[in-house]
Amino acid sequence: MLSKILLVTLCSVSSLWAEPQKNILLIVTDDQSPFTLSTYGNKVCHTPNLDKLAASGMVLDQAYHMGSMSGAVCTPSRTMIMTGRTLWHLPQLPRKNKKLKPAEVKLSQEITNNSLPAVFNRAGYETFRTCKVGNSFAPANKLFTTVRDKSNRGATEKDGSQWHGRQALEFLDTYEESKNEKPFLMYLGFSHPHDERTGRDDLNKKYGAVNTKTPPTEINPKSPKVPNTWLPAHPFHHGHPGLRDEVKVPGVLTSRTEATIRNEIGREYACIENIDEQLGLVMKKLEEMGELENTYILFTSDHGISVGRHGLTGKQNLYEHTWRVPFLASGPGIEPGSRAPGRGYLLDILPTVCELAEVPVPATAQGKSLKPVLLGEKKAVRDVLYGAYCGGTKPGMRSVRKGDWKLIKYDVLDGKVRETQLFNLKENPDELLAEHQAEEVVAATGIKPEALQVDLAEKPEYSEKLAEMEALLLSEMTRLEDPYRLWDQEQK
Ligand SMILES: [Ca+2]
Repeated sequence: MLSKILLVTLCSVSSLWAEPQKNILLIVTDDQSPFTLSTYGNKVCHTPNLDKLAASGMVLDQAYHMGSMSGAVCTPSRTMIMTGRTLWHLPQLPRKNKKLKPAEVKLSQEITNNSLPAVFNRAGYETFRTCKVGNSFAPANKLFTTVRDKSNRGATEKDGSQWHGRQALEFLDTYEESKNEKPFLMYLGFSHPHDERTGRDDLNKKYGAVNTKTPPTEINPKSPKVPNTWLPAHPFHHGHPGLRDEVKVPGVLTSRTEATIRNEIGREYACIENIDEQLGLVMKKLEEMGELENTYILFTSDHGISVGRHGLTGKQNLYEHTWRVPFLASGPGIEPGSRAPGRGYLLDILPTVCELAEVPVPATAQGKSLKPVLLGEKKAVRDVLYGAYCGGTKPGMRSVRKGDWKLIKYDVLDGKVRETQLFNLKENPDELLAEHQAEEVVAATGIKPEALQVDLAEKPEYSEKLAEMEALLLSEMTRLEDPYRLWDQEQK
């Protein structure tokens, strides 16, 4: 009895001295390329609050999503965030024509029971979520104690990013008023800058853009210039015929002209600045509550997007603008103004926030914690990065990156397209192709590429590097249990 009293006393004394448990704020935008932020080189899109977040913490330069086996890239990507699973080991859900085997049902349940909200609920956190609806992992989403989900791709308080911002502020108001002692995990998702990119009038005006259903034919000189990597068309078919994001996006459709893309980029920036304003309000609230110093804030997106880059508009490719995601983090122990490659995937977020919050990482998570990178102990958590897109014709696209070298392969349309691209990202960070040297393109981008800023795969002097990267891709495909093989790989 006496020892029990002593133990209770010791515990309560130690809890008086213990640091309060850290809050987690995870911000996830929808379809945002890292190259829309000034911290990644954008000079036009105005994001003062994200700039402040970047300056108060760490920026990762090599954060990626692992890929997709579906045209709706959001779905696997967001499932990876929620579960920490790799692309080919995601939990399965029953579909119209697919009944799951008992073992798949059991595994899916186990992964759900160890998803982001489940883990933090068990650890005694108050958990909150606002996000768009759909294209995600629904069994995990509903486990947050408070869920305020609705898709908002308009521009008003009722149907714009302001709606998600208000849900977050209301949650924080209630949390403050109730003097809640628990730490919190907030998942603050936005439905923009995903199309349809309906910008607020004042912001559209600022970026010389208009909300329209049909491609504009005239260039507004106030609109942002086309991206460095713009092309009027991709040099070969991307392999997903009828893909919505390449042919049906309102305001763009199949047009890749300067007038269309500049207007669409203007709309995109209007949507991003609107999100940035909401983030400013949330961060100000955290500061007023005295919680900012005790909160880890992570900002990312479910994947990047092309919007005219390389002659594409969708998120179904593996160029850097689309394969990479923005990744900013601030909080206790993270050096302000720091940068690292990180070499993280979105599926690393679950183990990372667990370790930051000192909550056990669930055994079902297959990602690696980025905590040692964020705390400045390491520059990266892995050497090699793998990407896949096979939501169209099979086997689809694959990429691999190591150091400055990157390989992308396309095996689509029943063998009609079999292409290999090799890039040195140090010399050619934008993955420029020979097509970027065309007069019309140089006139629009204002960029005259260097002679070697091209795909190097066909150049004999790089044949050894090419063979090395091909071998590396196959070894990653084997390691990650990619069920497919490409035309020139040893078949299973
Ligand atoms: Ca998305």
